Amino acid sequence: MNKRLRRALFSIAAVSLLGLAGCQSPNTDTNGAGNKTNNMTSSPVVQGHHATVNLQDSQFQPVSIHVTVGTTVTWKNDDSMAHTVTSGADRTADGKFDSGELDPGKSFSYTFTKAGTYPYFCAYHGDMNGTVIVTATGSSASSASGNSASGNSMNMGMNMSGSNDTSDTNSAAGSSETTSDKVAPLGTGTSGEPEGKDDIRLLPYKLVNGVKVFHLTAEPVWWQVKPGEKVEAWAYNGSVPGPEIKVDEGDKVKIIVDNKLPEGTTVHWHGLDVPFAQDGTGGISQPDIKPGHTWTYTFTVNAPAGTYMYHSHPMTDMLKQENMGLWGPFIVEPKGTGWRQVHPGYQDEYTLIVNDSPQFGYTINGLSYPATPVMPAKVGDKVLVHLINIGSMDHPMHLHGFHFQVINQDGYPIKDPLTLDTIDTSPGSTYDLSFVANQPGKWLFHCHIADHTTDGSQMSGMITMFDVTK
Ligand SMILES: [Cu+2]
Repeated sequence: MNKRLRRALFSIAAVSLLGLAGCQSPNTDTNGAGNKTNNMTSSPVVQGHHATVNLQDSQFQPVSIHVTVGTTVTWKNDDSMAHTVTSGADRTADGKFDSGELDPGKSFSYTFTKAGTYPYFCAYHGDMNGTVIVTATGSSASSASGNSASGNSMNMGMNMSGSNDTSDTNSAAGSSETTSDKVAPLGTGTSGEPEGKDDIRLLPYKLVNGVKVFHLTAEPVWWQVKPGEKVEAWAYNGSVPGPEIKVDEGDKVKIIVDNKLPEGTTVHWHGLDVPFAQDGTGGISQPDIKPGHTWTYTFTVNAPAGTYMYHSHPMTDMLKQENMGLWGPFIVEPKGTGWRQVHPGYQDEYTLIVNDSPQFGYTINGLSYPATPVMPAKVGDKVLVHLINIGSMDHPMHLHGFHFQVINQDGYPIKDPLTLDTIDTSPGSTYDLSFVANQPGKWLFHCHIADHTTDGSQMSGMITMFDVTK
């Protein structure tokens, strides 16, 4: 099968391109819902040798505790969001203990059998750090050394109005940058193999003082829409679409954009209702980011869980830049869900972006059938689809085998969801579709305009499928 060959090519590409796959890595890569507490101790709990640390307001309370050898410390997550309790200095895991994803209400315990100082941290929240100091002698009493981090979560040093640091970077890329003649395998630009079965890459972030910091680079790449169809693209982080920015409701984000294009650009946060200075409209809310320059966007995600997007919005050449591929998904998950988790209540979560630019033709996630993603599901799975139309035409997307509910439009919930098998998507609109994959089969999901799904004789273009197996 084509698909198999393509996956093989991806693997080869991934080896050579791994180093380019992202700017920053978060400290953990917790994946999948329902990660249970990983209690690493089998030692009996000695009466009187027990201490508790509460996780509240994104802090360990108390921040530092003194205990004696043999004490079992229990961390209880009383917060509204997931955290981790991960041992290690300087926010680098040392493997001594790690709770994994600790959901609200859950606890994690570890028994300290050796004297020493044990720093630990939450891998999700950069200002959540704590210490357990274990002494060999003394009574069983454990004492807290006070909560020095009180109020830290409010102290982000954030400037919500017009963060504008074009001058802070002068990498001389930009105009001298040209598209490499090397063509990456199908479906990969400069950023290697996509992680998702939907062929979407996830943009890593680094947590700095409670702010999720992302990096996007707008750059020219060669892109293959289908085997042998090499086109020049202008892409975020080397892929079309750009990588998925996935955050939780209420997150504070900082997105640093490097412009390595030969012309000015901006990034607009479509549907997120950010403050004016962060809106990314060239010539209106900011000047275009010059080639070789950087711009930083900072805002709080004040939008409900749902599907949004980002795309270039420069003063000049907007149409050209969108045609060239400068767009990507921005997905908001419910508060406390955690990075990379599948949306609560769902077994499968996919993002699909339809586009009709003259540069790529009719594509889903930058690819034309049969190169488009085949998305697996098990019979009985609840499937969530983030559907985005970043084209210039309506595309009535039709699902075989199931009816779906349109639970959100433009990110916001629909009170009485419609049950449909075809949704007429409009340019600039986003939708969240929910369905139960209740029968096995290879079920097409495609645009129902014949011109958009055939090259004249063969199936081509805006067609993808769900592969539902028992
Ligand atoms: Cu169409």
